[in-house]
Amino acid sequence: NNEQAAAKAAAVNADSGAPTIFDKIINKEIPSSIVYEDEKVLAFRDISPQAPVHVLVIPKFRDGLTELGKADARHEEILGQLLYAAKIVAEKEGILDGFRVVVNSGASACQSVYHLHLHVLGGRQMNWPPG
Ligand code: IU
Repeated sequence: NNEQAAAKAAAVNADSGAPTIFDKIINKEIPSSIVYEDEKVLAFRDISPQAPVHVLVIPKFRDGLTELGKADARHEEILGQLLYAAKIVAEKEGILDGFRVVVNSGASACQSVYHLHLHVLGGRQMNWPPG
């Protein structure tokens, strides 16, 4: 039934703390289309774009930030850097007139990769509420 299916999907998408494919992207072991990079942050195009611009902004050092819901006080600085990097990405991509930043945290929010990431979306009219 639906409840069982939802429970199964949540289990599949649970945070195990294991390394993710984003480590390979950070280490350039697998290619990605990089939009912005500095010492702490990497921004690259989502492989399955949900808008004309769809960029993921991630910390290069996960440091326990598998999901936003696991953040604690030591992460305050990197969280600010990630949000500012999202603005730099929006500027570079020419969508400063309107863009959306999304963080899915946890299975109920459909998080699928457990390395914190900000989705930067734009280039089309964004609607509300989200699904
Ligand atoms: P989510 O918030 O955890 O659901 O977002 C994960 C995103 O990572 C999702 O939009 C995927 O399309 C994207 N992604 C990617 O860009 N490259 C990959 O190799 C994998 C996922 I796996």
